[in-house]
Amino acid sequence: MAIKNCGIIVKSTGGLYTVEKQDGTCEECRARGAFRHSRITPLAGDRVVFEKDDGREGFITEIQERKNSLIRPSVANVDLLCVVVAVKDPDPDLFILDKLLAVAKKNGIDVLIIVNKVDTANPKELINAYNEAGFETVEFSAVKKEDFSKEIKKIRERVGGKVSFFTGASGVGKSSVMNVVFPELCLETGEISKKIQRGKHTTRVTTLFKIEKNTYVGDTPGFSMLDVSGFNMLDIDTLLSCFPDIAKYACDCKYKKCTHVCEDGCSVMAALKDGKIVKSRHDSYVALFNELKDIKPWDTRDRL
Ligand SMILES: Nc1nc2c(ncn2[C@@H]2O[C@H](COP(=O)(O)OP(=O)(O)OP(=O)(O)O)[C@@H](O)[C@H]2O)c(=O)[nH]1
Ligand SMILES: [Mg+2]
Ligand SMILES: [Zn+2]
Repeated sequence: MAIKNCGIIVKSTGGLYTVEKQDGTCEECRARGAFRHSRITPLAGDRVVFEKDDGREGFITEIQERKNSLIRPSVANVDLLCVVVAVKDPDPDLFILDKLLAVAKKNGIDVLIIVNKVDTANPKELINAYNEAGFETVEFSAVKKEDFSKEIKKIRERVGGKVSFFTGASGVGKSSVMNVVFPELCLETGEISKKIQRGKHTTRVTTLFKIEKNTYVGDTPGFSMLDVSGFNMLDIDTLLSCFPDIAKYACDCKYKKCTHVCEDGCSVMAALKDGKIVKSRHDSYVALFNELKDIKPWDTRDRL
């Protein structure tokens, strides 16, 4: 007789899912059931019901309603997204960062920006820009952990009682930061390619780890520019609301159909000129606006 059980997907590889039960033990499951016909694929973070015969592989039969889900990283039910960015090696890609922040905002996901590798370059400009734009930031160095005990405590506190995923470009130090903040983990870390100053995609699989009761942290594979450009989960109608630091100046705009991209007399352009909006944030808004303006509503390709 198959026994019904429930749990959270902590890992997904090639159609095989590791489901952690409430007692902390894990079962390997495959997917089966009605949701397969609705094109929903189980994701790390999903709460699921599964059936299992003794000594056999289990089968996921039900995915509980999601609070949210993302395509990159491919995860569900995210309470907090810890976005890791390096000050150097690799250099920060602000467009990718802003796109991720916009996607998080659209999905109502809380964000913590971890600026890593501060041992290699001064992070002040980056930190100030994102603080000014209203984001919470933490400076960090995974190779100088003795100097960052306050930050370690802060990150641990911030993830407490939540499901958090660490995300960011390959090589920024996601796994290294997690190893320092959660010494109970022992994640594989990689090198940066000397030639192209990029990460080597060391983490290949998204995995959630239980830190304590109700606290899960997930390591995810780093992405490259290519991964992020092909997908769009944003749309032109809500783009502005995904940039609250820009949207707050748009309320005063005298033009009804203003795009706030370049119009003379636009209140956003005036705020930008006065230094009230961070220039790189507006640049990202404009680049995304241009990317999204040609996507038709009936275009059903995956959107990130
Ligand atoms: N100087 C310096 N190097 C760091 C720091 N954090 C990580 N590194 C190095 O950066 C390289 C990449 O680190 P990882 O932790 O593997 O990076 P990742 O973001 O997990 O990369 P992927 O798994 O490929 O997405 C390793 O050689 C680390 O030793 C830091 O704070 N300072
Ligand atoms: Mg990694
Ligand atoms: Zn305007």
